Amino acid sequence: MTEEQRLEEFQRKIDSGEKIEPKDWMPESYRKNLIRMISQHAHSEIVGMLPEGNWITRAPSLRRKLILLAKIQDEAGHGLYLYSAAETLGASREELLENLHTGKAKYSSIFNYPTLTWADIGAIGWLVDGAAMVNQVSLIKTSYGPYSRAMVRICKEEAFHNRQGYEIIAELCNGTPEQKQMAQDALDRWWWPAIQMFGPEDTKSTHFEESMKWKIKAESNESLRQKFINMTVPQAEARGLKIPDPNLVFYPETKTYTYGEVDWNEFFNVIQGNGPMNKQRVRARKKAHDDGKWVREAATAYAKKKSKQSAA
Ligand code: FAQ
Repeated sequence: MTEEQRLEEFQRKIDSGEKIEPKDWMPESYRKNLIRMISQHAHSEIVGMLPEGNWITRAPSLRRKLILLAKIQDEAGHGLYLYSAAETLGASREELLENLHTGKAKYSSIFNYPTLTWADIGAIGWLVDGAAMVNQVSLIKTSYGPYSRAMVRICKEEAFHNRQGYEIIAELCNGTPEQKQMAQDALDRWWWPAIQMFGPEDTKSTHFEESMKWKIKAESNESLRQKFINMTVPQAEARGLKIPDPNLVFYPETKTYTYGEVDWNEFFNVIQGNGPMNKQRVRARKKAHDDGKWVREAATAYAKKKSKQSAA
């Protein structure tokens, strides 16, 4: 087959809804775009453990502590599935982590904000996991088989994460006026960063065209953002919380909210490394990796010895 015929066959497969599997032929830019996106997703999962880990020792009850520990452990598992999915495309784990530690690879903008109070743990579950779930349910339809299958499992766990976050917020809202104010303050600080998580407007989304053509993404950033807003505003209202956007208007005919202008300068500033917590996050991640060197060596020592022996 010529290159052109291969490309046509590839596009036919995508258009007919067939999944692309690791050993199938794929255009180099499909492979590269997927490695970029899956590894950015994997990095987000493990960097996302940091703001939550900050609250393990300060969880207000044993029940809350157990739930938080289980959630953070789930995020590590998500990172593992996603790094493994990226490896099926020929990327090496070491190289991907190196890119995270040197700032060459991005991770989600949302994790560059601090967790100041216990209500922030509720807001992360409710808003951040809520946004991640809207995005990832759509990604189940991605054309790359291993990524799609990882999404099925991850979404089941995200649904639990989302509910436990909303439960924290609901309990605070039913508590003292100070507790309710804590929930409102967390919503005020996390709302706009959660809206930005979906990425820039479609006209500024550099990967938009290619990702839609090859069904790497099933929906655009704007359409997912709108879904999240439509889903979340009524949840805030049910708890007597106010979304910090004076321009939210509900249109009953379309069951859709219009919303105010997103501060894209803030978003681009954060993804360029200048958010409130970027430096601390990368430093903490790199330290954990360096401190874990002996564990990786111990875990692989026997397998390495055996493969040396069989080669001799
Ligand atoms: N943060 O052309 P697009 C979670 C970059 S998981 C940082 O539109 P794309 C679980 C983008 O990389 C959260 N950078 O990009 C959890 C590109 O730059 P590049 C993570 C961003 O890829 C919860 C440039 O802007 N989820 O939270 C962001 O088509 C709680 C132009 O943008 C995923 O990664 C951003 N928010 O669309 C864990 C899902 N947005 O790479 C712990 C998979 C955009 O050319 C606790 N990823 N950029 O240098 C996706 O769906 C997509 O990658 C988007 C961005 C939608 C994030």
